[in-house]
Amino acid sequence: MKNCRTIIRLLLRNKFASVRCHQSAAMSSLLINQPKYSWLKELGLSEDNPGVYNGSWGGSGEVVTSYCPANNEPIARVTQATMAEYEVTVQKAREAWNVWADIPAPKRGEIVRQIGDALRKKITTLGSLVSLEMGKIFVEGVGEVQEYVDVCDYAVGLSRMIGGPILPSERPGHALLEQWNPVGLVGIITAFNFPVAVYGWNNAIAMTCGNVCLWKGAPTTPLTSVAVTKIVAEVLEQNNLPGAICSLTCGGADIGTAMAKDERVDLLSFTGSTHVGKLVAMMVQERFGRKLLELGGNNAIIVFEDADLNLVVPSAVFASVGTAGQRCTTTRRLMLHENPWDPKTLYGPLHTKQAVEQYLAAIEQAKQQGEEEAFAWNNEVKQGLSSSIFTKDMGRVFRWMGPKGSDCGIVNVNIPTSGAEIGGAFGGEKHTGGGRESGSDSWKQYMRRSTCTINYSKDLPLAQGIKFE
Ligand code: UN1
Repeated sequence: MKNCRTIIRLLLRNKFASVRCHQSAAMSSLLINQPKYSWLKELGLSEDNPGVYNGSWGGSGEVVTSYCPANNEPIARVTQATMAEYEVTVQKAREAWNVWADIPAPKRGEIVRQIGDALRKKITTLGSLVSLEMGKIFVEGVGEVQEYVDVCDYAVGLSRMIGGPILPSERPGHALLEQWNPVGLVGIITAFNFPVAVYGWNNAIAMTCGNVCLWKGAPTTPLTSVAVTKIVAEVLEQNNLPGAICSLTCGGADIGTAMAKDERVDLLSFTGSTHVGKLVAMMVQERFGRKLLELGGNNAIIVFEDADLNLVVPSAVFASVGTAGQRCTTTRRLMLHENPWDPKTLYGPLHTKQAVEQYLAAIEQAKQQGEEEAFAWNNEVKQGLSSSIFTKDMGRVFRWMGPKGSDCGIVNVNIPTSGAEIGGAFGGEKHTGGGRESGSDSWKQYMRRSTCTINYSKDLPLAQGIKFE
């Protein structure tokens, strides 16, 4: 392996590697009844919680008990949606769209602003619930509520900026322009590892774009889905808007499959494993629906010989063990570059300046070949979500970002693979699914584009100069 024989790759942990075991908890009392966890009631939760919201709360399907992975104790119960309740909820959501789509975008942004403020007020309790139910540490629980707050702020600004260009028409007396419209009903299926943030990215942007949402969270984090929906529903109801704008149907694969196959779900945003994502994608494609997929990653950090180790060590630790390795962006491969060009090598000086130049050029060539090989290793996996290099070499940075560099959706330098900001588009290529959520121009995925040509003259010139007389 020529110059890169000193690069080693360590396979880190698998995404979604957590194991839950509930047998011993069956007899315990619910945590929500213990004084230590009474704050759960501040989120509107009780022993038994309806898992369907479409303007009013309901649910008469399977009852699931949510367990705390830290102590294996049952927290509270949620009643999931039946297929009949799913049906009613889709209808109510679509009716709600008739109201929501007519509201001007900046006014929709004002509602999203209020949702962001309502989340701010509950950030500590909601973050604690995420920690209790999903198992991530408290600061990370709060951190993902913060992502929802941040994307609400982003969406408020976006609500005054969504627009298309006016293009030059080749015909006199004609205007050519792009108009963006909401797609309609956005189905959002999220995973257990980010039970708030991923819904938030989709919800805030989809709402601002004029869509209504139907959410199915992970079956193991239903209390978080219910608590978030309560916060959002209160804002909608206070503004005399139909609650079904942000509907919820807690459930398992039956509800997920129904959403994937349902022609009334205009866009399906799915976050989860590549395996399930592929099944979902095929069901949505079968009906020529739209999909936005955020699937697994197999993310690498490459540490070059000039890396600042003060940055590398905490980055690698955070990205590998943060959230117990259960982020899509978790580092699973670490490539460490030992330095064979160390200046402390026991060599005497070269005899001429020319020889020194040749020697340096050879080193540069060797470095670049090593670099190419490291980039190739980054890209050799099926997934293409996140990737990081650690280097001070600006040429290498731009090669890493360029056509022969990382093939991932997230391409980092001197920071970990995880912990992306909401302002950028989040998602990845290849088996990661190709979708983009959150910031930048991800909003376009939640809208349909119309190319509008308007003749404001009294003549009818045809395009391409065609005379049809
Ligand atoms: C995920 O793991 O599904 O970049 C989302 C990050 C977080 C989001 C991860 N902002 O690690």
